[in-house]
Amino acid sequence: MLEHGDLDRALKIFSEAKRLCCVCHRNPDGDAVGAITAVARLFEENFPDKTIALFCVDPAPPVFDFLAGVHRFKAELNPAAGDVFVFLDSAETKLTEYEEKHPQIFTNAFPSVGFDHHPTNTRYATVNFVVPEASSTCEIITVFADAVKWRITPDTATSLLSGIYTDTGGLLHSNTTSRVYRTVARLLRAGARQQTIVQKVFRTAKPTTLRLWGRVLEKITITEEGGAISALTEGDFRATGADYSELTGAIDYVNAIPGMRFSLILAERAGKVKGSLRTLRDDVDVSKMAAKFQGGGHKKAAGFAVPGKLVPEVRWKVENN
Ligand SMILES: [Mn+2]
Repeated sequence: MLEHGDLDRALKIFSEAKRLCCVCHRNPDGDAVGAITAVARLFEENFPDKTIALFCVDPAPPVFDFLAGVHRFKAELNPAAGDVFVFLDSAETKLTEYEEKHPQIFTNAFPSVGFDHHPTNTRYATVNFVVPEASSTCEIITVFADAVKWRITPDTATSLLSGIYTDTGGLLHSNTTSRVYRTVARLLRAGARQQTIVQKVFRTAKPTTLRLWGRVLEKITITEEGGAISALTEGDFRATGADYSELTGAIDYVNAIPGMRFSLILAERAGKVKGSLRTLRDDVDVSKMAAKFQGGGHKKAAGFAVPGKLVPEVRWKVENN
């Protein structure tokens, strides 16, 4: 999966650094948080004489508080001579949000190494470990650590497994290959705290979130063209006390109804109606549906936002007995 020449070049870059600066993308997800905390710990154990810094413009989501090192994120970046940059899970330089303020960190002025699994990665680092067939950046880092014979401690393994679990939706998405299972087994052997991840990331929900999801499920309607549709007004958010971000994940339940062509959640937010589309079918392309509303996305998951509000439409029919 990783080329020998690249491994040697990366190790040389790391060993010549004065300070190793780990950088992940804005709004970090589980894979970004897992990758940056794992890499930082691997560096600390293998280069005890070097300074290690973690940079991200946003803090890690609170659900990842259990990962060691997660509170060491710094938003303010100050490049200095001798810095080496390690870019994690970031397909493009602009996703770090350091591009405008510090464009020099993406040039030859600072040697850098990239770890990423997005096929759209522009290979902007000096050495790029870009593996689109990998489930996650954390999977690539596990393979890297083993290839260069760095020890994986229980803390590192927990970070790496968090990234693999979140990017595969708990080993449920279609990117869960046999190599993912092998990597997971390897991390469990290293002492990864799998049950902590399951509890904290997958089995934790605030009361406001559950109430909001309750409304989503309650309001599902099935349309004649085979859509499972639910809609939330600003009143639903007010009544449940949930904010917009708590809607994340609810669509998977709407999308679970057998025989549907697509599922859709409409939600009012600040003068706009946002739509989230999913399908389980290979013959339906929801990105085309989203494009009709100037939105976009992938074939099986897409979204859009249009200015306006939701107006309920009730249909009644009288039947003779
Ligand atoms: Mn990822």
